[in-house]
Amino acid sequence: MKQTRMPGLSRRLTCMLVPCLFAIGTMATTAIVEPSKAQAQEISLRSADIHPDGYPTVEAVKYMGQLLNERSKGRIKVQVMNNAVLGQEKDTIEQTRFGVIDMNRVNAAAFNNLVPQTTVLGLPFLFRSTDHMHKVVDGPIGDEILAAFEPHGLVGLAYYDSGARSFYTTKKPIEKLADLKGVKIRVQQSDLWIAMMQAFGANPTPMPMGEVYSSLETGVVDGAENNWPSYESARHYEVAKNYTLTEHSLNPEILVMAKTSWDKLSPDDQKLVRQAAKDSVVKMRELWSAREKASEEKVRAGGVKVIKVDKQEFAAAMTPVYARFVTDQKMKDTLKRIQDVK
Ligand code: GTR
Repeated sequence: MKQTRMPGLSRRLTCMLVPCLFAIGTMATTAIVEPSKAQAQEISLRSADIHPDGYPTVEAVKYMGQLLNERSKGRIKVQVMNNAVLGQEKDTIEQTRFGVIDMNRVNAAAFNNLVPQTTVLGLPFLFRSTDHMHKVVDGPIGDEILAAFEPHGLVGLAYYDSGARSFYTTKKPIEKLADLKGVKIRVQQSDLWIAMMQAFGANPTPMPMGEVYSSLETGVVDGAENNWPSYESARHYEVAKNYTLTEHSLNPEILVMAKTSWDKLSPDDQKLVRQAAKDSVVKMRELWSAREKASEEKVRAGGVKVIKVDKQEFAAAMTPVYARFVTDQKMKDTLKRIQDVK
């Protein structure tokens, strides 16, 4: 966090003013010193994202920055460093934990190994609909998972939509579960996601998003899985032209802040940041649903073959994933509470 203080100036002014202020009285002290204190601290928050300009997550954090700028009268700014200029997600999470980066927007999967409470959100075929997912993340369960980041050096700020993830392959189209047998599928670097691919019968290859295009192109992997906007925006559809609508997970994106950056903020500024993050969710949801449609149209126009499948068949294969990841009582309770959200 870049804090542009003007200590020299404000302190010098205060020192010069103090003797006469004593003469004028306490009211004057408040009136003169307070504004200079308020102007003294300019805060610039650097926020990481791997996606390009125009991608909903990037635009949502920029919007949060606009809100903060307005509400703090130009004192707090957010600088979105997107296009993976600060690195791939696994690395930027580490940098955020150490306060090198102030904010970070990544998919919940990238946090699974660090913050196990996030795992539940990615469980396959968990959410019945986007509305169900919204109700869960907007309610107490969502708050509890965000609170679980704190012991790991992060402050959970908000959830953003990420749509439904589906498979895409370069050669053989996936038309039924058996078609995934032994197929090399790139996954996010999360134990849950590796286990999920194994349960589908695939051969999981974990790697950062930035390596997926060339891995598809060169045959290092046979396929990957993602939502419409990422499939389109990362141009994976150019090299993997079979998109199978398994819609196996609605795992959301999560916006976090470095705990060290958070602790430097005054309680009032912390409130401003939390509120702006919350308000950006509304914007994000609008941007997301528009982009999902636009991306789908673009890839269909680009010659992608879209395959419908019997989702039940894929869901039925997920029992071992639930058996392995929903083990302790707390996790079982959370899962039950999520399923009970109407
Ligand atoms: C995208 C998500 C990214 C990243 C990527 C991936 O949908 O927005 O944060 O998780 O998927 O598959 O690595």
